[in-house]
Amino acid sequence: MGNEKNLRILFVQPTLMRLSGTPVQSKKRLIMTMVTAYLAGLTPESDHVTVIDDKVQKIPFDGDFDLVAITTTTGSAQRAYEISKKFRERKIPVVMGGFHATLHPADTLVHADSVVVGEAEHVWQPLLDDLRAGKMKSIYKGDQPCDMKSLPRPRYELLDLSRYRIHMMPIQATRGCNYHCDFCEVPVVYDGAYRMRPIENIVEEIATQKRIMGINQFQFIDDQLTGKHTFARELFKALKPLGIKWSCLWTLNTNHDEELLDLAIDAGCIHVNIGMESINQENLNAIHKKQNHVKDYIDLLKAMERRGLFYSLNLMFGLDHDTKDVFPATLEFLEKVRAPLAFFSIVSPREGTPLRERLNLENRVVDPTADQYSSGHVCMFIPKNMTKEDVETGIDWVQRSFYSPRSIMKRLIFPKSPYTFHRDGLPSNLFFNYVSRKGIDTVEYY
Ligand code: B12
Ligand code: SF4
Repeated sequence: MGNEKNLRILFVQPTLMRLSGTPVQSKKRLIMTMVTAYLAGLTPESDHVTVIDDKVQKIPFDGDFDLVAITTTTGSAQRAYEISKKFRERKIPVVMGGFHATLHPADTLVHADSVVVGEAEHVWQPLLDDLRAGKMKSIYKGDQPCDMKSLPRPRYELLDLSRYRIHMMPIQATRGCNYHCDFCEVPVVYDGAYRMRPIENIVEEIATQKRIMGINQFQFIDDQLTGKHTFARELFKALKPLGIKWSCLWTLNTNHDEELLDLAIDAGCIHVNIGMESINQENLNAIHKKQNHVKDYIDLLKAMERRGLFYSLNLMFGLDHDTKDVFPATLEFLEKVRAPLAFFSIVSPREGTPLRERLNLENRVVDPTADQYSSGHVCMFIPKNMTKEDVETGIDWVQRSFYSPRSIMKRLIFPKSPYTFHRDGLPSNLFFNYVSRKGIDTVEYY
């Protein structure tokens, strides 16, 4: 180790692995990522930090570091292990954290010197102190959730911004989610809790990021920004004077509160991403997506359209009540409501979710490690009312059809839609038209 006090830490965000076992790498990616810049912000200023996004940058495998800190999701875990091996061969200690490490600490520990289970806020400083003293433990787990009061500013100045097509700075206002959809790890990892930051801290972070980065656009990465409407209302009022543009995720039932929609728009909201998941109510009931009611879909989407508030929808296929008809029926619905943008994926029964537990019991998971390789368009389990191939050809068909010139015209051009000239309207539809025609998997450009 170099200096007694100052550490040289390399933070790595590993890329995803393709089903072929090769890492997904490219010159650019679509969106800036948060976690490594955030962990750098959590590190004392006296330590020297380097942040690398493995998807778009080369990892300095020969560099001199006292610690390599790797974040993990299930889809990036295999790559994290590969990276870790190279540093550990050089006797450089490696610590891993994130959703995958949290859900599978024992598996992760095989590939790391230390694993952080859950949030970093309470354990990062003790871990660094232990490392300085030469006694880093193998597992760190905070004994209580962080209070959200003094979260550090993510240090985006450490990212190579030229690598990201969209310059929207990720920011977090809340953690967790108050729903319990069967396919999702968020309620599992956060124990069903929903926590909010003090609004003045969020405002202060935005003002500082604007000043340091010179960027006026933000992406709230919260799983559900509107989990508490009273909080969201106050947050949106506080954002208004900042004059920023922002996007977020919220659940569709948020749109019942039309006053909240107006406040969001007033505050600079330009894009909301929504997990609609399915147009079949039986599917939604079966996966406990209890906040979505198909009978309300059209009204709730029109509430955004009337206001010109741009939205994108996430849809998943292969659920137990899906038959081959789901693909044309979904396309018909999306064209009927003139949805401006949609993302399509096959259900992914990741280890650690209630959905995976059920499919395990039903012996429907063919390859238990398949969730460690990423593709939104490969079916990793035995569907109930279709074959695996039906789901895979169906999803390609629905994506290509939705982004075909015919559908784009219908949804965005004739008659003119409030979204035609929105920056995520026609330009994004043309981008996805290209991606679909070429058969490029989602994971390649995210
Ligand atoms: C934003 C987001 C995205 C954005 C990323 C862009 C961006 N702006 O960051 C986009 C839309 C591109 C995206 C895409 C995908 N995502 Co995503 N995404 C998220 C989301 C909502 C927030 C991630 C985040 O930044 N959180 C903020 C940071 C600060 O929190 P954190 O990562 O949990 O880190 C804390 C601790 O975990 C810990 N920690 C984390 N890493 C480390 C490392 C060390 C060393 C230490 C000490 C501590 C530590 O400390 C942090 C502070 O307490 C999460 C859900 C969530 N609640 O986290 C899903 C999530 C990570 N995504 C998920 C998935 C599946 C995907 C996709 C594969 C979906 C798909 N089929 O295409 C793709 C993969 C893309 C890719 N290339 O990796 C899953 C992962 C599940 C899993 N088991 O790993 C999650 C958990 C959501 C879910 N339940 O479905 N995603
Ligand atoms: S609403 Fe979203 S974040 Fe919450 S449990 Fe469902 S899928 Fe997960």
